[in-house]
Amino acid sequence: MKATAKAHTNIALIKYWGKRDESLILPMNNSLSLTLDGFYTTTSVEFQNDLSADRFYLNGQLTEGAEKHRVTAFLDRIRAAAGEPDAFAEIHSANHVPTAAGFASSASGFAALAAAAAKAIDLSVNQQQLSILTRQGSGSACRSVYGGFVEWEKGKLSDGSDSFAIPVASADHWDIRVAAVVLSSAEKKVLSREGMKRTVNTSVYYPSWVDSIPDDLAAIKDGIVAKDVEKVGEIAEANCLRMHATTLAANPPFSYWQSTTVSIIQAVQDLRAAGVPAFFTIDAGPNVKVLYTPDYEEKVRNTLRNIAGVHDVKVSKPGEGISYI
Ligand code: 2P0
Repeated sequence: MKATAKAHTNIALIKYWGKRDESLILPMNNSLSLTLDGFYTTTSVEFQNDLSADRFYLNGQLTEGAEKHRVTAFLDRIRAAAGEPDAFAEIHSANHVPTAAGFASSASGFAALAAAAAKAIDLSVNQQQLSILTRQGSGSACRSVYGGFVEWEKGKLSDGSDSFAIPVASADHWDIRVAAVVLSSAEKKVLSREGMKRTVNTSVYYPSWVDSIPDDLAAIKDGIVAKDVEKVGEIAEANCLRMHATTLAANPPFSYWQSTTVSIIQAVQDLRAAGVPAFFTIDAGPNVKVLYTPDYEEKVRNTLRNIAGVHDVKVSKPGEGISYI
């Protein structure tokens, strides 16, 4: 009745931005990500007969409040699927995802939790069913079930049974790098859940965002197959800028960027002007991730480290999907 799983976080190259169903976490658009080896969560789940409620320890600390509620609400879905409504668990989760690097730990966190909990409660699921379960914890987490490049199919059905991730190319397909640029200070942001909701409901650019996705997806998948960093990078950058443009056209308008965010964008553009194929992407926060090939490792790292306001640069390679420990 005890199981432990490990899952890596992922960076979206085609962003998930907006839900059509908030409860089941069904997205408005397909998205595509790269799973990263540098950032991960390990979680053990043990169902115990003498427990009358779940106990959730995060990095060794017993949690209460919203943090715990999100985990127990997710386990309620697992209990319901397993037909075990009164099975409660002790959960230990360790995050190796520095929040300062601007990665949400929810992607690796819910992927590891779903895998460990399903195994511990003896719920027989294939990877597609596991991705569907994981999605209901956090949308981006459903992509972390798989390694390498992964697409999340938005699906059409109202019950979410056709909204899951599918692998596009494995982690060993292409030796590419993602540098996470950590800023010295990151102000409190509009939470991604709130940000995407406000954008869907009020941004005059939102319909254009949704319309732009199919062409981006088709082209980036061709670029991934061909290992064409220019093509993949240019599409990822353009898609990222369009996502952030929707926030500027929301009501009230908002932006996740800080001045250092813009400095990093300009440094990446300068690198490209000097012949270095480096490309940026930015999630729902001020931090920047930079995509490049390993032959430019030193040049890219040194350039990013020397930008005023940059605290650290953490480099990842493509990572694997869920594993059991
Ligand atoms: C992504 N983001 O595709 C996009 C890009 C942020 C910007 O997925 O509400 O934590 O749990 O489904 O997955 C962040 O949102 O949101 C996110 P929920 P999640 O990675």
